[in-house]
Amino acid sequence: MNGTRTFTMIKPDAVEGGHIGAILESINSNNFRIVAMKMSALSKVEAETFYAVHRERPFFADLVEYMTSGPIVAAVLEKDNAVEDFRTLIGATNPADAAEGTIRARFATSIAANAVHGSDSDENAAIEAAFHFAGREIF
Ligand code: IDP
Ligand code: MG
Repeated sequence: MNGTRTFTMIKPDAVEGGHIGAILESINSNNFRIVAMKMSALSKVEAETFYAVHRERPFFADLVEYMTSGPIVAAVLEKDNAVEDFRTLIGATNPADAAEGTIRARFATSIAANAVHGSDSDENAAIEAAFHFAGREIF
């Protein structure tokens, strides 16, 4: 059975662009329940650790610079089939390929500054949630 929780970040471009409210509205109206949430800023080491799987990719340094360029909003979301359904709601990595109405189609400005993160597996959702939140911050 698929898990019921995923992890998301509203990325610096979307925070800077004033889209926190609209993105949370989309999350809520698509039947995800917010069970943890906070605004924070990633240090360089934290961003490198969070995205360690991409360490060898050519865009890694730019990704770390971008993700440390301003505050983010981190959240844990609950819904049946959360990981897959949230990836559907956010759309493709490149907003040019993201389906109409998806969060990335609406708010991303480029393949790098693509508005939101969504976990890619139940295992990574648990790891990513634990990276950002203490147990007592998740409800
Ligand atoms: P995802 O966020 O859709 O899961 P990943 O392949 O896991 O996409 O990449 C992580 C993040 O790295 C993306 O969300 C985006 O911010 C950035 N990224 C991915 N591919 C590129 C690229 O080709 N150029 C620049 N940045 C990229
Ligand atoms: Mg990914």
